[in-house]
Amino acid sequence: MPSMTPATERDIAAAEAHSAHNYHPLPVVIASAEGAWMTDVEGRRYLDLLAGYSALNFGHGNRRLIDAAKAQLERVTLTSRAFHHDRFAEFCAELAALCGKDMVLPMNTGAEAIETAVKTARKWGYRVKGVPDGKAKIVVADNNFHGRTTTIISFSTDPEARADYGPYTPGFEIVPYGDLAALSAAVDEHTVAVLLEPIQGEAGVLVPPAGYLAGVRRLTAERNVLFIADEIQAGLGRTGRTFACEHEGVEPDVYVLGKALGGGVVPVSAVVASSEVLGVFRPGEHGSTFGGNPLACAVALEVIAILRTGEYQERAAELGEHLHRELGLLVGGGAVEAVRGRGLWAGIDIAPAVGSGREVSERLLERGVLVKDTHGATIRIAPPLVISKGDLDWGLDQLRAVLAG
Ligand code: IF1
Repeated sequence: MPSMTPATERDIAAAEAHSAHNYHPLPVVIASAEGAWMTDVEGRRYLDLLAGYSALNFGHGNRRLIDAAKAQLERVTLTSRAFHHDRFAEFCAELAALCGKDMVLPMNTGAEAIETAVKTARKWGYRVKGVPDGKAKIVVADNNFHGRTTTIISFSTDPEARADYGPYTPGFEIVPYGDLAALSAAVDEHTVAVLLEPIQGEAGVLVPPAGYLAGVRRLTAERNVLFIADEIQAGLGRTGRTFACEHEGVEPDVYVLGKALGGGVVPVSAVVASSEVLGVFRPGEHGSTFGGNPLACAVALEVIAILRTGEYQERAAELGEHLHRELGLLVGGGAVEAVRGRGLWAGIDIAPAVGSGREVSERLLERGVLVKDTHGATIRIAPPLVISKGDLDWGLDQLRAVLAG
């Protein structure tokens, strides 16, 4: 266990006493952050190699995003959708254009946007495709992570995420990720959608076999089934492109976006599709108190403007190539069993002899680097895309030192 000062220990004990134990955070208490760096309550600095699970793609305290938020805070923050507000139309138009679509349905969290996509696909299935009432089926992949609502965990294969929360929502079929033949066999006349992460995050940054996403696109188009891409974590610059689907030249029918869309400032999520698909909703049939609020729209508009420059996608591609070259050198040396990923996003499987993913994370914490483990033996690296090459190299030095024991 990393050494802690009494102040840090007190903070952590207080949090443990009064918050549900649904997380096991690393023993560090953050007080401030800037760019790719965070500072704890003792004044110690840490390189952030998690970036709030990719919500902070544009860095902590990004000047453009903070200024956009501050300006909007002084004007109007919430109207509800009972009234129009003057940032809404622009946000929807700009986001639709970024996706090459023409309609947006804004929500707040990723899970809400996935729920919205599920409802969209079912309604589209009944109203447009002509599936008999109550029969709609959505095909998903094993080891998926799409959020934590009761419906979403109903189609999870992770016992930790799913156990004890039944009865479960029916209407989903699970197939192995990356297996086109299995997907093809699962799609039938009642299938309304295939829902996939273009790269699976929680599963350990799993990149599907080459040609898989393009195959899914072909198959869903042929069978009149919606292809829903969960780009909540993979999208908005992380992999070196605006969308991870772009690596295979694929345009899904439905984009689900979240995390970085709010720039790590406010929760902003959305479903983006054509008006043939999202046009199925009529007033009163779906909604959210906070979805599409003025503050969210103002921040997201700035995020979209930042993405429009292409600067961060380019950084993620260039630095990502460097990151994967360096990590590739670690494989086969005894300490690292495999490395996966794309752009500034990597999953590293640690050899059992070195220690668990949690132990490696704790040793990195002692050296001033913050990462998060997953599934026991894997650590994830996903720095803010603003990270400098020098800082990234320093982080890699710390990783090499930890792996060397
Ligand atoms: C937790 C993981 C990351 C997501 C994708 C939807 C959502 C997520 C592809 C839901 C959320 C999170 C949530 C966080 C841990 C985290 C995570 F390890 F579980 F997979 F990022 F790596 N689709 N991912 O990754 O979005 O409702 O949370 O806004 O739940 O502990 P949300």
